Amino acid sequence: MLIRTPKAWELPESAATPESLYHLRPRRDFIKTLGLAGAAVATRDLFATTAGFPTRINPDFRDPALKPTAHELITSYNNFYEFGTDKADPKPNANKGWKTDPWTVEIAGLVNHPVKIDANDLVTKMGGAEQRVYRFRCVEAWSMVIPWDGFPLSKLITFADPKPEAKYVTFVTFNDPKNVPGQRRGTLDWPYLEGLRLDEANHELAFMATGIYGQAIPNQNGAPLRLVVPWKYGFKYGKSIVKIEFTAKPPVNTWQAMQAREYGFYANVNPNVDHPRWSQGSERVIGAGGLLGGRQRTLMFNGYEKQVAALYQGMDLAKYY
Ligand SMILES: Nc1nc2c(c(=O)[nH]1)N[C@H]1C(S)=C(S)[C@@H](COP(=O)(O)O)O[C@H]1N2
Ligand SMILES: [Mo]
Repeated sequence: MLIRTPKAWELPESAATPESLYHLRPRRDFIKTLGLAGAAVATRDLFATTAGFPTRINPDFRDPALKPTAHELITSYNNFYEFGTDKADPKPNANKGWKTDPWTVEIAGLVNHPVKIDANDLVTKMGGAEQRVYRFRCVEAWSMVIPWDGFPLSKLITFADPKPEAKYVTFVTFNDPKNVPGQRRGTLDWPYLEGLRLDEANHELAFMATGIYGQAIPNQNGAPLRLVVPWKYGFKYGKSIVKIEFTAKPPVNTWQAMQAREYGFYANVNPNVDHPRWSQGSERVIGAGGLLGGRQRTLMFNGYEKQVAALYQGMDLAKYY
C-alpha cells in the first residue's frame, strides 16, 4: 500500500516478496505448519461462540483443502492504518481503551428501512452467526485462510429493503480522532470507506464478520462488524463499520482516492494483472514455511472464479484493477 508521509509509500513494496523466492521455499515445511493450525481449529469449533452468539459451522463454505491460519497470526499481523502503518501496530494500539461495545450501525440512503441499530441487535436480527472459512488475499501479495463468524451481507440488504434506484452500497468505517491517534494524522482520508456494486454485495459469498474462530472479532480485526469479500483484495474489507449507505453512484473508495493508478474500485484478485510496483502472480502465505512465508500461486478471483465470474461478464478484467 502507500501512505502520505514523505516517501513512505515507496516502503510497503517490501511487503510484496519477490516472485523469485517462490522456488526457495520447501513445500513440506508449510504443509506441516498448516496441519498444526488445522488441529487447533477442530477443538475450538466445539465451543464456538461469537460475541455471545453461538456459531453454526456452515459446511457449504468450508473447503477441507483450506487450512486456517493460526488465530495468533490472524490477530497480530494486520492492516488497520487508523492504529499505525506497521503490521504489528494495530494489536497493541487498538486495545488501549478504544471502545467497540456498545456500537451503533446506521443503515441509510436509498432504502425503505433506514435505521440506527445496536451492533448486537443487528446480529440477532440477522439470525445470529455462522462460520465460513475463506481465503484472504491482500493487494500486497500475502495471504491467509480465515474462519470468519458472521452473517451473509444479503440478509442485511433484504432487511434494509433498497429502493430500485439503489445500485451501490458504501461501507463507512468509524471516525474517532479524539480516541484514535492515527486519525489525527492525515495518513489516509478518514473515515476509511469502501463500496460494492449492489449485485456484488448480494452475492452469497459477501459476508459481514463479527467473529474469528468462534470468538468475538478483536478490535484490531475490525470489531464489532467488518466486511468480507473473499474474491477481492483485502483493502475492500472495511473494518469497524458505522454506516452502510445505499446510493445510485459508486463511492470513491479510500485507496482509490489515494492513488487511483494502483488501487481501483473493483479490486478483484487477478494474478494476470500486476500491481504497478509488484507482481500479483503469487503470494506469501502467512504462517507457512518460516520467516519468509511459503509461497503459492495466486488464483483468479482468489479461487472463487466459478462462483463470481458471472458478475463481471462482458467486462475487460484487465482494465478494472
Ligand atoms: N478501517 C480500515 N479498514 C481496513 C483497513 C484500514 O486501514 N482501515 N485496511 C484494509 C486492508 S489493506 C486489509 S489487507 C485488511 C486487513 O484485515 P486484517 O488486519 O483483519 O487481516 O483490512 C482492510 N480494512
Ligand atoms: Mo491490504
